[in-house]
Amino acid sequence: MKQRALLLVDLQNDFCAGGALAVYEGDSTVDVANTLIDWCEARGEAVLATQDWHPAHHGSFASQHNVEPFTQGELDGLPQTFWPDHCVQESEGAQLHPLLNRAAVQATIRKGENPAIDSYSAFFDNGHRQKTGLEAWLRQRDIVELIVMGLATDYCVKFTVLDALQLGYTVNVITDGCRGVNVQPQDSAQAFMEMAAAGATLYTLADWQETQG
Ligand code: VGL
Ligand code: ZN
Repeated sequence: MKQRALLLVDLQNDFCAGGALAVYEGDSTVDVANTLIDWCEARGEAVLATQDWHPAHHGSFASQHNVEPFTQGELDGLPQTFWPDHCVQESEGAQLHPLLNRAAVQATIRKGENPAIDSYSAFFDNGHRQKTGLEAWLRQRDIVELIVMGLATDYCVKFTVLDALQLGYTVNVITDGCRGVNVQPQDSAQAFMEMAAAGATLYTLADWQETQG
């Protein structure tokens, strides 16, 4: 039978208050995640989480190029925003948020491990050269529909959603479960429009609860 899963994107300490790449109100997404986890568990739907998981000298780090964080450059032939060092493997900052109901997470997909290329999407690296294990995990369980939320709206959520749509998944985005980096102030709003234009359906948590049996 066709199944649905909740995909929690990068709900990690480094994207929350006090973290290396803190996103405005990032922590506020954790309550939304826990509510959706309960909702999915009650219906027997799978819960997955992703983790940005970089080696200490990852090529997306501004520190590796002697440039200021949030400047633009190139990595492996692709345009790249250079970031503060963040989500370094095994560090506190890379852990899932302590208030997230982590016991309910059935699988964790790690990405960004190759130092030569960044990986925003939970499915592929930014060059679509290598796959994570996410698609195989979903296929094995007949999962064809995703509920997606997390951090950051304008990077990992957006590229995960666009790849999922391209792969043929039905995608529902819970907007109040997302917060963005907003290097430019409208980036998150733009990202939601791109996701919707590509075929995602956007819901607030309240809309979702009201409209889905
Ligand atoms: C992310 C920037 C760099 C994200 C990860 O999770 O959206 N953004 N690495
Ligand atoms: Zn990263």
